[in-house]
Amino acid sequence: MGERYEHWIDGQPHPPREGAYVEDVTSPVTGEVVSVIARGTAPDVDVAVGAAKRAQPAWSERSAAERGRVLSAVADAIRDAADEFVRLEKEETGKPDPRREIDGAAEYFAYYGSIVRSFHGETIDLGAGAAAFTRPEPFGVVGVITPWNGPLSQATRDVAPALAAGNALVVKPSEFTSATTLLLGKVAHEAGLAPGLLNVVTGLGPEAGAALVAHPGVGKVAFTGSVRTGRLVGAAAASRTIPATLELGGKSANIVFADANLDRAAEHVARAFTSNAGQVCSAATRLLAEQSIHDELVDRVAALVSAMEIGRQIGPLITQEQFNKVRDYFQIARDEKASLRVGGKAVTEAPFARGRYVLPTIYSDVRPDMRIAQEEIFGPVLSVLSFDTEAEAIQIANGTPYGLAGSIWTGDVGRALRVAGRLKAGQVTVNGAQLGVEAPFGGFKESGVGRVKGVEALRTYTQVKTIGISAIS
Ligand code: TXE
Repeated sequence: MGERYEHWIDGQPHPPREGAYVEDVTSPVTGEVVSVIARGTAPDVDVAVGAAKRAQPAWSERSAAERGRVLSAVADAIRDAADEFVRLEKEETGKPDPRREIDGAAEYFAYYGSIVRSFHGETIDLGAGAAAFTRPEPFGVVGVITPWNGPLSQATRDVAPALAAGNALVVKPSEFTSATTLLLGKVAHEAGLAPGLLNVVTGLGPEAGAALVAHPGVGKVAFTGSVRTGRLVGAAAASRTIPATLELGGKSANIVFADANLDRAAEHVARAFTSNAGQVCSAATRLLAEQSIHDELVDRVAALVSAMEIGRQIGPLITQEQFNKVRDYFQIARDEKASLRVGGKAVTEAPFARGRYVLPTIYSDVRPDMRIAQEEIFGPVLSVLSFDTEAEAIQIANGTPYGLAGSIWTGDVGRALRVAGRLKAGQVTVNGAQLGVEAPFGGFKESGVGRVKGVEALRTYTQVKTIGISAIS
């Protein structure tokens, strides 16, 4: 039957105004119903925005240090409740082990709780007898819409900096994965966050999500999800002249040159497209291999992913729709005559037959213009392309509508810097550098607008006010 959830508004559970529920949130592992969530509509959004509006002024008038202390307490509370977050996230997403993501969610609160007190404006010289300074001020109420692939971490990535900056929030989580965001509302409240500062309205995108973006009380929106929906959200925000941060899809590339450490590169490539079953916006789902090491590298990556255990290292796809979408791409790859190296089918053996699992899949002989080289599949599917020169590698890497991330593997620092500078992507790593919450993240081109993470996120959630003062009264 599944657990039943209400909205979380003004520090308490809140039944949906129109009385409807989304009844068919099913487990990606068993196919059985796991959650029944309140189906939010405009009246629920209105109540939530009202609560946020009432709570926000007092919050933004507290000092940055005081807000930071509350955020640090929330970080501790998330860690204390980690087992429950893990249980719920596992249940709804089917992820084999989401603990690191839950730790990461706490880390966002800890990080923004500590840096916000050092986030200042600047002074502007007006000569003797006058002065001017800037203040980063909050927008008021921020609306956040999140997807299902990293439910808690994607919510906290926006919630923590937005709160730190003095905003109040209404979050609309994905209809497939609402439980951990609702628990976040409760846990944060119990840790000392005042009622109304973090509200969660659940439900469907075109109903609850669209109502949130359209609400006149919302001063800024942050959206993570598909390009198609991102465009709708961006257009709705623009029509109200409010800013929208859009974190959308990707088709990121691992570019491996012949002078790279192939052991490390192969391991990284294998993990990068299979982690969370490829349902990661920044997943490197293209491998660009220099011709001379192409065959050896593909063999190594194929061996690594073939040894991965379904259910332990490879989780399921979130919904039947995603499952169908990925299987459609298997057919597209056949039609395009790419060479299937491993995988290319769903897992039909027990105990996975009832779940939505596909084998990690590698295609080689992929040309840049093929659909499997251009489109976001959002499953554990790698398209391998080969190149002869640095210029060709850059051209192929930049040759999709996306520009989220990219990785370069080479022993030549000069080349690493040259290629990193020319990639049209928001986040580039060399030789597998690990980036944490401090590193800004976001898209070039159709991968999005604005940046999350790092100090950049505090800028994203504030607007600059300039105050000039004359000493002559
Ligand atoms: O995303 P949607 P979907 C990509 C990935 C995937 C595809 C479709 O390629 O296969 O998108 O996924 C809410 N107004 N990514 O359909 O629709 C919705 O309720 C306001 C990449 O699940 O974008 C959910 O909360 N909100 C990605 C959120 O938008 C609306 C993560 C995302 O759903 C709305 C997920 C509307 N009209 C999918 N319609 C990433 N960047 O990580 C829907 N929503």
